[in-house]
Amino acid sequence: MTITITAFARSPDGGRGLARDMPVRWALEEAGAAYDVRLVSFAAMKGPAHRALNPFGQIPTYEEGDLALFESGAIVFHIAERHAGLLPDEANARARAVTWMFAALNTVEPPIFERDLADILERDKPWYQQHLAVLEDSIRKRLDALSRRLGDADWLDGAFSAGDLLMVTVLRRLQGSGLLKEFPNLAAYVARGEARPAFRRAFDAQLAVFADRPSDGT
Ligand code: GTB
Repeated sequence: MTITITAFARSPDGGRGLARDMPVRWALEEAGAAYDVRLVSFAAMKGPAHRALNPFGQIPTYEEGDLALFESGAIVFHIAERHAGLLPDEANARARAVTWMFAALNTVEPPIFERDLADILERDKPWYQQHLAVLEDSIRKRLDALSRRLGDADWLDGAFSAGDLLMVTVLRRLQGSGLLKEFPNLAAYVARGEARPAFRRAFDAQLAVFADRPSDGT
């Protein structure tokens, strides 16, 4: 059955692979699953056809036959459940890998997301620097704990899993902040993720969209 995902027709990140179609593309590449990409403009995202797939009018979405999914984490989980290579077979190891997926999205990402938001919405406010310092301290607490747990290991719990895929995806949002450099083992962990051939294929595919489409297509 054909898999179709949606992605920005023109990503505001300029093709740096920070939009959330990236983890979905990466998971599909790791799984060796063929997929089509339907590019959507901001206007189309808010229209009824797209909202039928994602009520919040966002990318990414995932369609496969009768199944339509939204939420990048749920989509990655769906792909990992149905293809080898992203979740261990052994039940407890599998549960731990799923735990890391949730940890990436629910524990590590929130302060990173808040920082991104402040960067967009509060740059011209008098309290921006003070708020930024508070947010960066929250991020450091998470990175410190994650760094201690990872130690010298390549991946969070044995072999590479969907937990690592989402964690690396979340940490990539810190590019340019300087925060990741404070934790060399995490910087190396992200670089390891980015060096995976499946990551490269996914990254190049989303970058090609940006290169091919100089305008939004609205
Ligand atoms: N929780 C949902 C998920 O994980 O799927 C969140 C989906 C989401 O935030 N989608 C964003 C979207 O559709 C794109 S990825 N936004 C349009 C809208 O809401 O109208 C978020 C994103 C956007 C841009 C950058 N960037 O420029 O760096 C990074 C991440």
